[in-house]
Amino acid sequence: MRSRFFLIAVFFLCVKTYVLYKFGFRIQSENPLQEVLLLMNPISSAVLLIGLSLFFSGKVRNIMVVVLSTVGTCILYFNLLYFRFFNDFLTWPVLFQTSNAQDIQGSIVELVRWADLILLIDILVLLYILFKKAVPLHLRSNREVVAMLAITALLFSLNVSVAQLERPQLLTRAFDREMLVKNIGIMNYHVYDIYVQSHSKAQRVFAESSDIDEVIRYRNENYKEPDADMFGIAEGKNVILISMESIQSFVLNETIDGEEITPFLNQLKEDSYYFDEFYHQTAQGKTSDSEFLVANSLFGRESGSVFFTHAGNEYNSLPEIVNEQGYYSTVMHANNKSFWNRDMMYLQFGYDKFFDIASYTVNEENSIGWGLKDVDFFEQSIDLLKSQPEPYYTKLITLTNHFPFELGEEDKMINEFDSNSGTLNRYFPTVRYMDYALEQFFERAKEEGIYDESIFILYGDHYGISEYHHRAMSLFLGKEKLTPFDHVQLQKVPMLIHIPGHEPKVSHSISGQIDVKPTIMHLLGIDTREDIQFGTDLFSKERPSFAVLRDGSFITDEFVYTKGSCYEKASEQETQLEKCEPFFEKAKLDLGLSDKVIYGDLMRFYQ
Ligand code: GP9
Ligand code: MN
Repeated sequence: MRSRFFLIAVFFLCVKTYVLYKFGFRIQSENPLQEVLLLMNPISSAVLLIGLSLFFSGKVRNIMVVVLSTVGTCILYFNLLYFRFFNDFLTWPVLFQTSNAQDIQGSIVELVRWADLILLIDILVLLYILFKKAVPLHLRSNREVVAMLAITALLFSLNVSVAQLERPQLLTRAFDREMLVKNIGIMNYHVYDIYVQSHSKAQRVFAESSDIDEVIRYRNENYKEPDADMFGIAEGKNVILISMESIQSFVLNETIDGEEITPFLNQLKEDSYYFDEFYHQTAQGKTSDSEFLVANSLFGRESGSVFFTHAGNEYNSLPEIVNEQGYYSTVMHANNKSFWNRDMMYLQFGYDKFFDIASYTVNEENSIGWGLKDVDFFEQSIDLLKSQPEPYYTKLITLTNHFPFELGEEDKMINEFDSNSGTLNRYFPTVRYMDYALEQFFERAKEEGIYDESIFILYGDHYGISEYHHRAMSLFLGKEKLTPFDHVQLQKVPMLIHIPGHEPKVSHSISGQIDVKPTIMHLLGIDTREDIQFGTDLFSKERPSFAVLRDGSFITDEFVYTKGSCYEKASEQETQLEKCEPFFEKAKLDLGLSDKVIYGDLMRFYQ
């Protein structure tokens, strides 16, 4: 047969993709049709990718078969590494965030496994066949190329038709990446992603000044009056925001071997305004997404990081707004300034200064994992805070409690957890360490007279433990199995507003990072009526108890909607979809209009 070598390579790539679906990405199918889709969806792209070799003749063609198989393997492998970190598939904007790559080297070592070498077996077999067996040489034939393209098109149409049966409107509706990969395959998904991303670039070009009108109308309809007693109470005080790395609410008030994981936060929340139903709303942009939400009351992107893709946009950000009120606005974070493209985006946000790694003394003794240890970071930040003109608005971003959660023995104050997930096990000692660092910071702030002159806002930036570790997590939570409902509940992060001298109060209102900007503005006595924002002051008596997550899941007082199902909070069980329906519109508009502002760069039309 003329193209036996070619077919063997296609077969290998398909098998490898399927094996990775099952064991690498842990994709589960709910019915036989889904399983059929998983088996068939790698074929069309494998034929096309390796089929590119047909454009060549003779020896080159055979070598190209091996080269293209290797390219396919690399694409799969990058996805696998990314998946181990983020429990998600790669998207193009993420790939171009190369400046992050050098910073996550430590994490990559943690992600690579010896067993991954298995992925090279078929390449070795192909090389063996190529050099040891005489693979026949063929001239380039246009008929062959046309046949290959026709077969690709046919297979792809067949794939999409079956996928449509399984998931109507798959490509037109809002999607999650796993669903796409499951249905059309990982390679085709990447092609689709290129289309979507270039589409969003085009959106800016086609946006018109009148596009902002719809957003303004929506804002006006949703504006809520601030609480009269809280409005302006912090005017003139320093505002200190602390972005706590990877902390989730489930660690609060919990113990490991009888030792509290967050003794300081547990005590501080008893002495603060504490919001126990507060959710992170980030996606792939992680910390940068949380920063974006807090600064703008706009949602980050569904994929990639808005810090990279829309750093040139016009924004009306909090650092700039408070600056106009006489505040000196800064960020303190001991990492390279280009990480997450912060140096670029912060210019747009209007910060007066970014104290990056260059403002800190960082050496081997005071570093672990991603860099400067939190205790040293806070200690050194005290001097920086004191050097600033008052009043100031400063955000401090912690780092130690970051995946892969490394910590020196001398800093371990509690035991690791005992489960099959090293990540989850190590998480608790690093959370405990961050909690200790916070305690030290508050003590020092008191000693230095900073405390009485300031208000403190502490929030978790995003989850630390991904869905990938659900089995170990269920062990910690004492649950048999974690459901999508549990997963949404786990997206809660701590949120405390500590105002010295104020009586503590707990709010159970469902809320999220989108609500921070209006809250801070009102505390400082700044009117928000004219600002474009998608959140509501956490203290407002009129606020809707509602949070929508970036993947479209949402939470109300009674229900949780996620992955196409509606759950009743009281019973934690799935219920009729109709119960969640009244909130679909709000969830869709919140995310959709916010996206519209970003993709169209609409703030440039708004003064
Ligand atoms: C990097 C730090 C961590 O500077 O903020 O970023 P993350 O990986 O959590 O988004
Ligand atoms: Mn983070």
